[in-house]
Amino acid sequence: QNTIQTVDAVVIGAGFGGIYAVHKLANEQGLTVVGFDKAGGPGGTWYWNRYPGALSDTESHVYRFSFDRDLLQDGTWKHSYVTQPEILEYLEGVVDRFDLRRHFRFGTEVKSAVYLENEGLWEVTTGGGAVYGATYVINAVGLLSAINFPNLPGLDKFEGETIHTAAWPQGKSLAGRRVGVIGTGSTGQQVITALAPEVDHLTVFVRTPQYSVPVGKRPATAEAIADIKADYDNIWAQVKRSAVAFGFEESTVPAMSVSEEERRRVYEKAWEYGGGFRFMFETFSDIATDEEANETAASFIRNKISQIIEDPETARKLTPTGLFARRPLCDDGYFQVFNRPNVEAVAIKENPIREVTAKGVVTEDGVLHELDVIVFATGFDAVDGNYRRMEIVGRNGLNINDHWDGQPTSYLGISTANFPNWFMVLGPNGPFTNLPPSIETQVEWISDTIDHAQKTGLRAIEPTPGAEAEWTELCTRIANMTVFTKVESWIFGANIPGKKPSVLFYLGGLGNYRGVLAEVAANGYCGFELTPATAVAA
Ligand code: FAD
Ligand code: NA7
Repeated sequence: QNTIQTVDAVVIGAGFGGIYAVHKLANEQGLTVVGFDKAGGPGGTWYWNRYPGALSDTESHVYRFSFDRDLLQDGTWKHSYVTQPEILEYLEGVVDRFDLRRHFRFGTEVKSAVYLENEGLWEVTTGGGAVYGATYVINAVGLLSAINFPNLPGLDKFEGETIHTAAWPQGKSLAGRRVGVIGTGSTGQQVITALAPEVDHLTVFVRTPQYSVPVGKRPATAEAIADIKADYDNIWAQVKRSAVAFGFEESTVPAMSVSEEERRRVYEKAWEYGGGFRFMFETFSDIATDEEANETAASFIRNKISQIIEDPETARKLTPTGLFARRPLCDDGYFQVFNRPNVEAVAIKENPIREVTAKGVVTEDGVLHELDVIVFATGFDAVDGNYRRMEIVGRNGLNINDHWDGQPTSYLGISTANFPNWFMVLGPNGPFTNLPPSIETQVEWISDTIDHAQKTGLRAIEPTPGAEAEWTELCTRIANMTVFTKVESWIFGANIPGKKPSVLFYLGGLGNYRGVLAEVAANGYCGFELTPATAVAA
């Protein structure tokens, strides 16, 4: 093992969260900080997800940091949504602007973090065997980052290529190839739409068809960008007091309080404008909480799908049934691509994949779908996935996997009992929103807390088990008030075979969440146990 190097803080991850955490702690608070990412550079999600069509579904002007006015004024964008290369370039630019590269070790995976009670230090070990001692650990390891790669029978016999969308090789083109895509979530829809015109043949394996509305991607004029920049103070203030933080006011009008005609008008307008979160939250106030209201939105979308897809049998395979209750999706012409002669939909719930062979995918009906490439758009082991892939050991030898045996829990989505001075950005039961403003909220709260600990001479800060249990219960109670709990999706960990579905988000909205965080700090960090340095000396 290499010698121990001692620092104030270790930050794991170099996406939005890790970048901002390193900036706060090193540049603003003057702490010694080392950041790690197994990726070869900064960007996190936007470093890894280089698949064709990768696009934010948050509008460009609020899919960025808000903490620095000059950074905001210098920023720009080409369309109402930002593409993966643009976001990556933006994040690389932030890292350079704030001179953060010198703190990061890229291409370096953190394998373990073990709390040494006697020293009051975390021992952090990298894949290369380097060992660091750190007073604080900030995990910004991403909530949609640990890849879900299903092990299909016979996959090892496939003679073609397999690619997961979140590990897409830089610049890889599939033009002219026979491609199969497994997965029709947000990512699947984007990659399918982008690949359809360039590949020879596209076979889409659809397990659960999803509701989706147009994204509404349009060019951003210089005038519109200037107007936004002039109004940024108000825009961010609104984002941070809103629920979903997407930059629009959520509706306060229940769907059934208006006439059918009015509802249709509202949905039609939202469909024309575009945006998944707008469609679910800007139209009516109760689509996410009331089944009858939900059905009005769902049937509107189903009707649109039947109008777009020309072949009725294909339309049937692509039309969702039941509640509109997953993370709301939007697309840039996804349903339209199924009218192309080179695109075919295979419904694998009614006709499951039997096996993969050397030449392609065989379905239960005996058909061999011959393929050169299989693209896995199969998503992520969301939220706690990356934590469980490390060896994380807190007080009394407690492993995070044992602590989270029933379900992953936290206090405030930020910390967990028996893991002192150990913080999470977007940990379990954090806010479910447009994420950069929630990430900023958490990083600011964590760095303020570390500052408080430094100034008041705390050896350790960690939540009490009681506070953690109460937070978990609150998140469960709020989730149960919504329709989201009534369908299976990654929001509840239901997409991973063997993973116990549980509540993984605080669905109370960013405005309320910020209120809770402020109150906890103002009340002497209620729910936390604070151990003074003197306690040990005594
Ligand atoms: P990430 O960007 O995921 O970064 C985490 C980093 O930690 C990764 O680079 C990973 O390599 C690293 N890491 C993890 N474990 C280790 C380890 N043990 N050692 C070293 N490094 C490690 N959110 C929105 O709000 N709006 C959107 O439009 C949107 N679109 C998305 C589209 C896609 C395709 C995906 C996958 C996600 C999208 N998201 C979106 C969610 C997105 O993940 C967040 O917005 C945001 O980028 C998360 O930043 P982060 O820093 O928390 O994590
Ligand atoms: P998602 O939303 O989890 O979608 C994954 C898709 O892959 C979905 O259609 C799954 O079907 C399908 N899937 C997963 N495993 C399998 C197997 N074993 N066989 C067949 N099909 C499978 O991930 P995304 O990457 O699209 O999006 C995640 C978030 O990242 C998104 O909300 C954005 O915020 C970015 P299922 O629906 O489970 O039947």
